[in-house]
Amino acid sequence: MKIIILLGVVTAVVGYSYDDARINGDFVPLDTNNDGYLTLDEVFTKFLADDENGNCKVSLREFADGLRPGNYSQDIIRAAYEFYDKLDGTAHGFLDPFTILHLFKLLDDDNNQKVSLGEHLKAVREIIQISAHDAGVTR
Ligand SMILES: [Ca+2]
Ligand SMILES: [Ca+2]
Ligand SMILES: [Ca+2]
Repeated sequence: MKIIILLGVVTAVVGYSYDDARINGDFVPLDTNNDGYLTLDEVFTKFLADDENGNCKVSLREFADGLRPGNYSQDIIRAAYEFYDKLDGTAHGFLDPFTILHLFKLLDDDNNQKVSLGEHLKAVREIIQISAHDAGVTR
């Protein structure tokens, strides 16, 4: 698995339940032209929308504001943010356009420059598992 190799971490999530319907629900607003695939442009559009103060960086608060309210716990949101922040190997304390490039590569499992619903679901499940593990969520 790409993410595991990338981070060199072993996930041991004990019975943490995530909700596929929620993850799929997150995909739909990202797919702005409704063709069932996310392109880099579409993911980048989300980044620009999240960047409320327009400084080309997405802070933890901006990131949290961009998620649908009540979808994920604060701990998971923070852990996911830190996970994204470290995708290029360094924690900067913010997400920038390079983060989006790394994230897109991570999501696009078969490397065809499009992220399908299945690829998104698989990758986000893994990210949530890793984030839940990092946040110490064990329920
Ligand atoms: Ca699309
Ligand atoms: Ca910002
Ligand atoms: Ca793909």
